[in-house]
Amino acid sequence: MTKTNFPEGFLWGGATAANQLEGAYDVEGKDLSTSDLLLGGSVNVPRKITRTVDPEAFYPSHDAIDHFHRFKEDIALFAEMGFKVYRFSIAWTRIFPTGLETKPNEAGLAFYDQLIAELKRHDIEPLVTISHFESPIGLTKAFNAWASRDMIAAYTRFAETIITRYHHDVRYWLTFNEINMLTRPMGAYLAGGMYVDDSDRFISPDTDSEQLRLQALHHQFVASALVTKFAHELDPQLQIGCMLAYRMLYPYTSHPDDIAMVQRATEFNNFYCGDVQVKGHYPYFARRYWRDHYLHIDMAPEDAATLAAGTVDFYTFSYYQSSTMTCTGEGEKTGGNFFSGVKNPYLERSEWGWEIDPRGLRTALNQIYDRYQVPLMVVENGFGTRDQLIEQNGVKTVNDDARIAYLKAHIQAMGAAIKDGVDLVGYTSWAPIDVISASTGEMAKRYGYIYVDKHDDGTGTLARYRKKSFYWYQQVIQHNGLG
Ligand code: BGP
Repeated sequence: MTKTNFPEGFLWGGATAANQLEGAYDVEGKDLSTSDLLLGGSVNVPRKITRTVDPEAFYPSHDAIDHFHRFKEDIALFAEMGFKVYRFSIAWTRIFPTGLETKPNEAGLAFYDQLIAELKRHDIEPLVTISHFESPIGLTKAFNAWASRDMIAAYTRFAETIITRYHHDVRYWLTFNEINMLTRPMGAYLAGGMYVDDSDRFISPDTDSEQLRLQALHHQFVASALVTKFAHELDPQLQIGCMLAYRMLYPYTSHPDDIAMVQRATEFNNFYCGDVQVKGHYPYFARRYWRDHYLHIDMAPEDAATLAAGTVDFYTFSYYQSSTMTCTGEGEKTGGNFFSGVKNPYLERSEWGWEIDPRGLRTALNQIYDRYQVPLMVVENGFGTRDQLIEQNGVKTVNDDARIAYLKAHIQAMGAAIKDGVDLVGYTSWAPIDVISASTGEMAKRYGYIYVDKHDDGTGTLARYRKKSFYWYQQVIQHNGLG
């Protein structure tokens, strides 16, 4: 076998989120989560928030790809690829349906008992995201979710229940998915479960929501630290991680103001959260930021000690693209659902405007490791495309060469970062099986190694088919990476 840069025992696998694949949104006591009230959109049409279920409307998360009933088949396919780890999230509303109950829903816990047992049967290490872009709508209605400090108690009740239940089988936990999404207008409802006004806007206006979002973020920091401390005390074997959408930023010009702009944005979008969760305190520039933006963050007297006592063991992040910014007025503006800026003339873009930049992943890994010196995992990375199901030698498949090229280049970049000296311990690409998109709610934006026959109009047999990338990734894992 050719030697690769990846260490022995490197955790290869894939990542998903409950609301994007499970479906079965109203079974066995489950109540509505924020994601169950989000309509589908498209690359040009943002998703909309509804306040109650509209019987005429189509909600992508309600059925999704029905993983709830097909998890055994799906996990068997992950095992066939050789997965060492599988990252998934637990739907809060299966465990505490409205979030306000004091006792958990046993049927919900039993579902994840089975799912985890199935992973263990295949020797796949579970990596659980406690909260992935959803929370009970009951808590949004009760006190606007993360806008309120009351959310901390609801979250810790949920998190402590699942950690206590599963800790013998689940060693790796992430407290929040892409926690720094709350530094962006996209995050208010998606990551904070909050209504910012009376409109049905999914992407809130920055100015209206920043006070709310950063206050919510503070509540999440405290909640995350409390749960991290709880887990360490319960079982010292447990490894608790943070998870950020790492924003790799470039200046469009060499104008010193562009350099400063990128530095500020890098600090705010990445280090503001990373420092609190890894170092246990806000970075020095936070105070200046709050002052300049007329923000006041309410903190309880004990919060500083809580944050210091609940630092994470490892740092994880998603990386799909880089972005380029300028204050010179030069460059061509770009769209894109999560991050926007100006087009980087040196990079190609996906159909959704996401710039493809594997070299940026190596830079990001070095930036992060330089700052934090804790083990890192890339827990999301992948290429969303419109896939064409074809028949080849009597077998249905997809020739997803563009996906393979994207993943290959990013895996090589990780190998180079490891050679640089970065302590990278795992990689879970997004998503091993086609799921609905978080930003647009589409099924058409596919990431999987496994094609799912499901379409945006709700039709499809839900049959699963191995794409060309399925066999390619199987080889990557077998050889422990690329040489
Ligand atoms: C991340 C989310 C995921 C996932 C991914 C891809 O930000 O954590 O939930 O969906 O992005 O994004 P999208 O689905 O919008 O293409």
